Amino acid sequence: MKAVVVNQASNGVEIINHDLPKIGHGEALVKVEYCGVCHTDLHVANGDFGQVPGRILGHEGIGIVTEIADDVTSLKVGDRVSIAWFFEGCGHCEYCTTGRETLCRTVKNAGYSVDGGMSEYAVVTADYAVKVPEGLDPAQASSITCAGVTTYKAIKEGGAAPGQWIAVYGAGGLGNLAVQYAKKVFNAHVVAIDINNDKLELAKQVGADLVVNGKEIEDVAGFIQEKTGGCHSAVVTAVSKVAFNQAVDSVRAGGTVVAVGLPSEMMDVSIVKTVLDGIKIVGSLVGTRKDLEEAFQFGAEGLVVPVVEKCPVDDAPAIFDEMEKGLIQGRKVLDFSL
Ligand code: 8ID
Ligand code: ZN
Repeated sequence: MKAVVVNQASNGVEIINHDLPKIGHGEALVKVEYCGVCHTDLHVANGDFGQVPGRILGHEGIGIVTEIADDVTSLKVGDRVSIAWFFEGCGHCEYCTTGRETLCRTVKNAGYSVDGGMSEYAVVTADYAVKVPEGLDPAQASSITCAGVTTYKAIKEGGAAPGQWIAVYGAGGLGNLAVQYAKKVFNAHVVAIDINNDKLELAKQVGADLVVNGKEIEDVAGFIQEKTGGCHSAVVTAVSKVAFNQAVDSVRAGGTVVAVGLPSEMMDVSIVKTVLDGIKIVGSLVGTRKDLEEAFQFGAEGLVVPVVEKCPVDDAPAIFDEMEKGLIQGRKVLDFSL
């Protein structure tokens, strides 16, 4: 079968012919329909989290179950399911048993520690694959499987309430969905910040009340403070420390900065400001199975409409290059039927 893997030098991707995977206890085989290309796949391919040559990439996979192991009761053949970054937890540690399963210390992550969704067939742990609801387009569902659930969860972590201001730093694959969840699901006011005007145009189209180009305005945080009175929370999806620093300065006293993007850098945090203004800075990692179920449902109801472009699998290397250069609007999704 065709599969997109991390190349042997761990500095990019290649398309190979891979053996068909076999299922074991508790597993299901999925015929992949779509798999979105997330910036995290680029980090993995570049070795930013350690070298994983030969790993099948992808954690925005959607497909149809074609086979289940004898002991599987949670899925049946024909179900449409996700192949997500949160691939499997141990099920019994303090994180798994307290609604924080993505923090499980022995977690498996699709497309990183186990093979992911960028191949014609993929294996999932049946109890961890989330079903796609009726009425949700499968290509759009692929984008919700990581970008959607991650931003939906991050907004929750920021303590969003209706009428509040939320700053979304980075309006790429994650950011445009953050704008939509913030606006349409949480009923918040949204300011989107990016360094590319095409991304800001998209943010406006999907509901941002205010957009700011970080390259055109010198004091981004000051501008946001002036326009909004200070945001109640900020969700940072930008792959740059500059944005993280600006986010801390753009929230009001008592505000929360939710770190989502994964630049390999340190952020500068003023201890005095953090203490005197009671700023909270929290990390947020994808979402639980329940979060994904909820994030899918808002898509099925049409509140959130992922911006996706279907592409042939052979385009994968070119798509990774475009992502590195910041040229993608919304998400490019590998379409295994093309
Ligand atoms: O669970 C998580 N925490 C999680 C889940 C999924 C993805 C984290 N991520 C991480 C990815 O690994 C990546 O580091 O979130 C980051 C964003 O992923 P993405 O949205 O898939 O990437 P993208 O489509 O390339 O969008 C990035 C945007 O950031 C903007 C770019 O212009 C682009 O629109 N940006 C950059 I780069 N620097 C900026 C800056 N200084 C900026 N926007 C504002 N200010
Ligand atoms: Zn992702």
